[in-house]
Amino acid sequence: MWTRERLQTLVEEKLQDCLFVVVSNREPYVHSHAHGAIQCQVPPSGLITALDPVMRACGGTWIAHGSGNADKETVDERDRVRVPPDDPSYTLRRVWLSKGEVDGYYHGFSSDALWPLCHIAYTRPTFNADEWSTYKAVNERFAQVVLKEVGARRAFVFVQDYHLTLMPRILRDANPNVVVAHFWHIPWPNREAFRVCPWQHDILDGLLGNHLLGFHLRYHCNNFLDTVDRAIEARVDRDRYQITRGEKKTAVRPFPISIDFEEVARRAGGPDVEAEMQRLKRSLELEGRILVMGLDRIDYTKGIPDRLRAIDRFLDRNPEYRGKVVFIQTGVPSRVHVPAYRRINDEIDTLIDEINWKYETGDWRPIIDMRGSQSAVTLMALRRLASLAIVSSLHDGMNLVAKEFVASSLGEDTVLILSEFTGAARELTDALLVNPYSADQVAEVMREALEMPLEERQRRMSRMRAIVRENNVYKWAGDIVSGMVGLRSGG
Ligand code: GDG
Repeated sequence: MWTRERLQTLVEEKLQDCLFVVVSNREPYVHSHAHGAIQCQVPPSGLITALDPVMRACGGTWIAHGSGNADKETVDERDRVRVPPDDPSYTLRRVWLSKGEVDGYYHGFSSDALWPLCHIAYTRPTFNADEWSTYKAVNERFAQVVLKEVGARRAFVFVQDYHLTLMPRILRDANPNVVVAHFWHIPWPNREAFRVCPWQHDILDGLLGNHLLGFHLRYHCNNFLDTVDRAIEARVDRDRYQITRGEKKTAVRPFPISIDFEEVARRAGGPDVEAEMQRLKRSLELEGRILVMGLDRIDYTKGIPDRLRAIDRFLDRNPEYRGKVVFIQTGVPSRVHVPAYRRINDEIDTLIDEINWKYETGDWRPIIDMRGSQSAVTLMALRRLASLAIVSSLHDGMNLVAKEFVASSLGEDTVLILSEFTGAARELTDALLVNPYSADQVAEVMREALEMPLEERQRRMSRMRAIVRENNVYKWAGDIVSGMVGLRSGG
């Protein structure tokens, strides 16, 4: 079993002569001014949920965009701050970007071109040449910061996600002492979908600067091999999952990401969570009612309107559940500068209003809208109170929310309805798997879930807990670190 200690030992034994650097767009701790003081917050992001425990175990340096309005006041003269604030165990090195750069590189090319391109959720990507230029310039800037950080030392650089596709090539060409690995947190689409990107060659060439490139699923690895095979000059070895371009090799491997199971389960059982559960039961009038939960970063890939339509269908078909079932949707809005994200928020508002208006009676409303920032304790209490959790993504690389529901189900009696289009569905086969595009099917499965005997609920949840406990985030990181070390010794 992988644990934080085992990962620490691996890092101490294998990386002791090396610097370990993580690079991502999003920073794990954001400092901002609030109520006359400086507050430190963890952004809602799957990448951070997974990597923060790993960095706590490994130490090293995390390089990321400093996005908080008090970030500059909290770093030293070399733009560094030790984090987490309550238990400093690694260094955060902030990179500063202008508003124009954030617009072009992040809201523009990353969020409005690459994100919809890789998720088949029927939102059209927007390709804009100015945004692409800014994206290239920002990748170059990040690369220069990394090269300076590394200097003449041997280093492992672990790059995250689709914001930094061009950087691996720059690093590998500039410094032969660096081993570069990259983890792609979202799906890699089939080659027909990817080829509409006008700059596909540059992106593929950038990614083939990596020594190791990881995806959640073998299916995404295969899509990547197909895309490279069709789009650029390279030798694709499908038996060894290896690509050679200009004599340089890239290993392509699946590494299904996960959570710190034991830590989530420990927090779920904390006395503060128990107290918050009692408070929420009273204030939300949940006593005697069945709670169904949805918790997502608000994003059009998460299938929130589809879930609401399924709830409408469920209440329409099963009037005996009216007054008994309460659905809570929570999660923070994200990327609100991108028009498609503003539209999804408006669509959710309208659907919640319509459904509540249609069914509400007396003191009962079917949907409680808790979108917006909630404390970690409140979110955990809601997970624990839920009889049923619905994850209905239209397409999702993995989906850590599903794994968090599993880890928080201490009574092993929660039922998970899970979209078959998430990476998590490959592991959590004891969830009730659904096609979120079919409101009829999801409504039918909701009824099945609510009527499932306790023994079956427990049997399914207990198996899922065993899987997430074993395939935890330390295994994910341990496999990647071992892969990087193997490449260094094996060439
Ligand atoms: C990407 C891929 C892949 C959500 N709302 C709030 C909040 N959260 C937390 C959840 C969870 C995380 O954010 C979301 O993780 P997901 O994995 O579900 O989704 P993405 O952010 O889209 O992550 C995904 C992941 O990368 C890792 O590789 O699994 O497929 O899309 O931890 O609990 N946290 C707080 N408030 C919220 O309102 N504090």
